[in-house]
Amino acid sequence: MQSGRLRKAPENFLDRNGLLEVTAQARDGRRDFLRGAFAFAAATAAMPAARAQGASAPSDGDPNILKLPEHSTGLGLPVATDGYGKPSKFETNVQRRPSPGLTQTSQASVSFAPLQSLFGIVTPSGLHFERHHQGWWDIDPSRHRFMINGMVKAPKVFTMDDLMRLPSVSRFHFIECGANTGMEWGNVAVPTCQYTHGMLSCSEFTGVPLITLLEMCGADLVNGRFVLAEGADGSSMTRTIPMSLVRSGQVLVAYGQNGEMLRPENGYPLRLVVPGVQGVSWVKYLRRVEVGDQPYATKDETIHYVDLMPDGRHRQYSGIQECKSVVTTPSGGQVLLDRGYYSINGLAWSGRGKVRRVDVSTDGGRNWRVARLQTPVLSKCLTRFDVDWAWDGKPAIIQSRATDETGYVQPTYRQLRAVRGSGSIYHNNAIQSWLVQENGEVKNVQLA
Ligand SMILES: Nc1nc2c(c(=O)[nH]1)N[C@H]1C(S)=C(S)[C@@H](COP(=O)(O)O)O[C@H]1N2
Ligand SMILES: [Mo]
Repeated sequence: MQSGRLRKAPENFLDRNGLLEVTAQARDGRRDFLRGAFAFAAATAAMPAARAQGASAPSDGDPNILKLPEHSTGLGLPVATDGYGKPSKFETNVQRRPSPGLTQTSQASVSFAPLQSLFGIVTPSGLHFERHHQGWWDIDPSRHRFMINGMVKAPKVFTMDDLMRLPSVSRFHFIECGANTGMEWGNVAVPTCQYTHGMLSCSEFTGVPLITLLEMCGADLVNGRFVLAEGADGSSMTRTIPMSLVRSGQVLVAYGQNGEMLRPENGYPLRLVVPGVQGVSWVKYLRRVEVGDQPYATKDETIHYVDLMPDGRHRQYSGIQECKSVVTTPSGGQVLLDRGYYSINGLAWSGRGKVRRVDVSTDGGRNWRVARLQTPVLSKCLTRFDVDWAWDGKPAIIQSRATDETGYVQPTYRQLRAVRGSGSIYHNNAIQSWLVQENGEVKNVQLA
């Protein structure tokens, strides 16, 4: 069977103005935003790579094979031309991006990871999504201090050297902002999976289990049922973490990310890693942990990060990121150029443990097929899944539905709204639908 070709999502070829236009059209509910995007790209002639890919070889042989290119005959560049390597110049459009018009300032804002362009489960550090409440800093590690106080026998201050001398652990975990997919509570709001699901990333984190440090300070682990974590930036980010999670050994005081030090945007030189819990609790620029006997009810857990329920009350401390998944190929903004074979694939995750199973539908949820889970399948980590599909050129609605090891099944929008209403910002883990139209354009849709 013929293998289908795919045109990439608009982020891969549009410039800033083009993206502004596409996103504005999506917000206005104009369903022609994709056509607009491609018209824009054609007008600015920004798609030579896509054209070249699509061109079939002439009958007298492919010049890409027959004519030896310079790189096969000449001398390449020397070692260490670049002391810290960069991606290929052909990949420069793969970037984390802010959603145009989403926030009023660019310091209290968010950039979304380009999920539609990534493979496997690890997010390259330079593409990790960012969420800052008051801008980011590149803090001098020699002057950074980390204090433990509260219900402890001996309060202590650690330098980075103190922390990095201790035995460390390295673990792969996802981090998802509680507000991920939050724009979609009411209806379709953004065109591509970078913006619907891109407040999500996954890294190997290295650090010291917080429990080790608490024990060094003689913390009261019986009456001290909570800890408060505090950041050193101007946002005064403070969050309550239950001691049960800390005692499990999973909460890390981390300095490493994907084999090197944390990136400044992600909390250099020190951040809390709280596996399975929403991003806001992963306090960056971590400077203090206090042990206490009750939740601290800080601004970021009473005014923000609460869920407005249909009865008008707010749900608090709903920190765990429930089981969720998204198909990244095909996804919004991409175009299927041929009928034939496609590998549907995407990401699944759960804040409660491992993903047990992912089902994929191509007919809007009437029929489901079990997807392959690619290895490794790790706890509180992204899992890559895929399923084979032959597109017959007819409209198709692609969905994925994840189940975690507790047996919890990712809900439909109808099921989620029955419990949560649609007044929330946070914790939207509904099944995502992508409509493949007859002309091959893939659109973000929600089924009634
Ligand atoms: N000190 C500090 N920590 C913080 C924040 C912040 O603004 N300041 N933002 C929080 C939020 S809301 C999220 S989603 C994550 C985002 O982490 P990232 O920027 O590394 O993706 O960091 C959390 N920790
Ligand atoms: Mo967040």
